[in-house]
Amino acid sequence: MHRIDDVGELASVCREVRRDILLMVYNAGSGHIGGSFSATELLVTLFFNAMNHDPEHLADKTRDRFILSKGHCTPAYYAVLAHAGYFDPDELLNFRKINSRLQGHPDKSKFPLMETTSGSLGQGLSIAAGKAFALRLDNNSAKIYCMLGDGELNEGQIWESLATIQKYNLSNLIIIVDNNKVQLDGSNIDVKNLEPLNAKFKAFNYEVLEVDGHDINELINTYNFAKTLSDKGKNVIILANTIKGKGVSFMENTAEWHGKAPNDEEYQKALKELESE
Ligand SMILES: Cc1ncc(C[n+]2csc(CCOP(=O)(O)OP(=O)(O)O)c2C)c(N)n1
Ligand SMILES: [Mg+2]
Repeated sequence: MHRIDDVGELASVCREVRRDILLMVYNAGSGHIGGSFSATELLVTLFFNAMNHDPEHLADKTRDRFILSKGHCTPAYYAVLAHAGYFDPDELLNFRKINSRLQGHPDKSKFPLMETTSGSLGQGLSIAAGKAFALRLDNNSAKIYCMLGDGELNEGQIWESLATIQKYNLSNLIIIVDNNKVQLDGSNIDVKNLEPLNAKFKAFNYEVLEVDGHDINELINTYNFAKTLSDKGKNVIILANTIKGKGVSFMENTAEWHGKAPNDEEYQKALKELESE
């Protein structure tokens, strides 16, 4: 796997990924843009800089694992996987097409690298906890990264998992929260307010690394620090402050673009904005 350390190069991958996300959802006529745009820098920096993985060596037991618990954000996930070399980026145009393996939510039976199928919010973290436990029983030093949505935190199962991870000190599991403040049908504060999140996680005995989820330099340092803390046996949550719909002005900070496809005019307008970045 070609690891990228240069911030400018990572930013350029992010630009390509955002254009792919837009095209995939436009081409499919459905899909989740808002939470894919908010997670772009988080995923690109994870897969191209922080994580130990290699599409050429999928059987390597020591590779780090990733679970997208907010499974609806496949446009970002698939685009990152394609750019990282797991499949040809041309295949992204099959997104959400009948019989394609690029379904709206990740299907583990179609991709050897996936730890689980996901999309039913709240479940991914429990699965990640089980996998983290299994890795430890095998004396395997690989890390497992699990990405949650902030609206997903409304699921009670998340808080049960957080307590379980703490009880068994599953410090090989690093949790990333895409804190874009918006969910499907409104802002988190209006739907079910969980603030102050940072203090809540701390009260569950987690080390909370709060970060600007669009600042690649900060993300590189945060992932590195998270790994160091994890090696020292600490349970870590990266609380990444992001903007839902980041990159396209009329999609930013709104639930409207949670899961809607752009029409022709909106597509052109959005593309123009992404190309002028
Ligand atoms: C158990 C469950 N309930 C409802 C849904 C429908 N759903 C899909 S995405 C979503 C909102 C998620 O919001 P958030 O976690 O904030 O995601 P993001 O903002 O990153 O897109 C909902 C309610 C689901 N996928 N699973
Ligand atoms: Mg959200």
